[in-house]
Amino acid sequence: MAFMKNGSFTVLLSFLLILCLLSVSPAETRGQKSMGAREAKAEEATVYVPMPEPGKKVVIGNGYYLVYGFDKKPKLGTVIMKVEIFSTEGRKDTSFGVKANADMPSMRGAHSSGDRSFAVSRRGDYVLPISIVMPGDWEIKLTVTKDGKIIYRGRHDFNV
Ligand SMILES: [Cu+2]
Repeated sequence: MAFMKNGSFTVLLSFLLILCLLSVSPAETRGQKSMGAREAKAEEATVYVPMPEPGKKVVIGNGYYLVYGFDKKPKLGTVIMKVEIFSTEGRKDTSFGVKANADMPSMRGAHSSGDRSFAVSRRGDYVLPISIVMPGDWEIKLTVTKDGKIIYRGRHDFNV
């Protein structure tokens, strides 16, 4: 009798332990999911103007324009994105902050690069390597800042 009581006590303990584990982990998962969804929603709400094709002038305001392009037609692997910013007089300007976030809209977040800053090359180009890890539709969201303030948001959609 004592043994049986002991046995059922062990079963009860195990049951409680499992209940504990079950109730903790889904709550955590739910918390992470809703936070991710909220961030994704905020990201979706931000407007990025579709940019003209690579090589074309993109007016970014304040009397400036940019021209962007890639070291090769984007394909699987790493492509280097290049952005040049000019004043209306055609002078190159490297005093801007330029960031890009590459992602696949159909599976948002799965391969998102996050907002990454371009480096400024010796020639005064803003350059950033971008990893294309899957064939399909891609987007690059570009953000340009001046003195820490966002002055332009543009997007480039393309297919690999
Ligand atoms: Cu993908």
